[in-house]
Amino acid sequence: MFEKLSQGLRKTIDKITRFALIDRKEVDSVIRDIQRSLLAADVDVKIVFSLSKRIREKAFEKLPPGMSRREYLIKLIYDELVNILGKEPAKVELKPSKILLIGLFGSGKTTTAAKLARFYQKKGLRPAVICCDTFRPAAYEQLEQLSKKINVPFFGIKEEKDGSIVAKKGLAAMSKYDIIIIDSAGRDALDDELVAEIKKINNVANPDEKILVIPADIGQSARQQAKAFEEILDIDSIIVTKLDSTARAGGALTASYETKAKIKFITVGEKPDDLEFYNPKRFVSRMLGMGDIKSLLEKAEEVTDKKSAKKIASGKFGLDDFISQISSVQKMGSFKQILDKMGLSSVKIPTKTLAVHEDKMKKWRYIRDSMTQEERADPTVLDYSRIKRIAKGSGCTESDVRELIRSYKQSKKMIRKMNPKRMEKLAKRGGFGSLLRGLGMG
Ligand SMILES: Nc1nc2c(ncn2[C@@H]2O[C@H](COP(=O)(O)OP(=O)(O)OP(=O)(O)O)[C@@H](O)[C@H]2O)c(=O)[nH]1
Ligand SMILES: [Mg+2]
Repeated sequence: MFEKLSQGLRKTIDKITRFALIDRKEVDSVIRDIQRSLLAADVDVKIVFSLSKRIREKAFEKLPPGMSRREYLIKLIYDELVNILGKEPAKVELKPSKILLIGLFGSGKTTTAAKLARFYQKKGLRPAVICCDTFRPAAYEQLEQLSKKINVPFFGIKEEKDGSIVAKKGLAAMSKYDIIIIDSAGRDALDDELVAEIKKINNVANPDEKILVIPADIGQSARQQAKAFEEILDIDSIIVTKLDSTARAGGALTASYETKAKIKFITVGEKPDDLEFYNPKRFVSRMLGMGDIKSLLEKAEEVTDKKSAKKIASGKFGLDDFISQISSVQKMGSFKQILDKMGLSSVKIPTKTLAVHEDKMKKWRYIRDSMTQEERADPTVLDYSRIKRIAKGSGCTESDVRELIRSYKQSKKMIRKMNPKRMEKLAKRGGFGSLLRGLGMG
């Protein structure tokens, strides 16, 4: 249902994990990708541009400790998506309350009344529904049937023309139930007649919550609608329906971008159980294909910087850690941490010195990918025939493979020998450069 948007965004995240280094050019290309995905999902161009601007501004901010530029960028995209898709989730309180559903014609109010009743029923509360739609013929029968299906009490007065009278009598009749859900009539537009009618029902029913129901298939105009309903009828929250039947989900899900009212539920089908609590963070994680941001970051990095930095500092590290630590200049953050730990915070290393040529890094990654788990953890097991196999598998030469192994071994040897005091001396004497050259970084 959000497949297209999801696929587009996942591709972008994938791309970030594959960049050899992350600079302005890469960030711009990532922003262009995201813009394309969001616009295709019918997100308002203004929202898309403000998101782009924020990503561009923040992309090169100082890195939080233990985070690489790559992780930071993914986290930034995640945060900004959450930001436009609703920030914090709405609160669902499981206590007795009266809920009034309002919205335009065919937005999904009546079916949502039944779905909501089902939701609270599953939570162990006793819901009941009242049909205050005295405008559309057969509104009564529709809700009556739906409520029968889920075994929830129904109240309506067939010949009554005033919805507020139905509300009053219905509330009295249903007073022993925990959650009273009131369905109301729609109109083609938020006109004076609809406003007057809702206000009248509202005055009589005095609901705890007024929920606007908007169908996702109206795309970005959902936002104007939400704003208008909030201004005129002071809605408390929003339910977006029909998310299963549109590729323009982004438009409706950004409906609460500038409203106080938050999207509380979404509906994803016609059956009573097709209603879900809406949590922007979980939604974005799901869309990006990750359980949560933590696993997202782990996937992006394979080995988290912190872990590999620690391993490196202790001299016990495999090839993965080695490549992860020097894979880009952006990784300076974590390399710096090692230095800090050694009391060498004052040492300034020219950024250029740490940059391994991009092409070489690419080769090294191909080589690593052609190795087995065992070989990566301990490259000393690599003998002639294994080197030959890896060279063939990675499309590199045997001497490329040997060079990587050599750099790895040298770095390991040197880091093992590192002694904070000695390192400081070395650095002062300008020996740091030679150390780095030894690591294949010079
Ligand atoms: N596929 C799909 N269809 C839905 C969803 N929600 C509602 N519908 C359908 O949308 C149509 C309109 O839904 P209703 O609940 O009758 O809408 P309403 O707002 O009560 O309409 P009026 O009473 O005429 O104003 C029905 O055919 C529903 O089955 C959904 O999440 N997915
Ligand atoms: Mg209806």
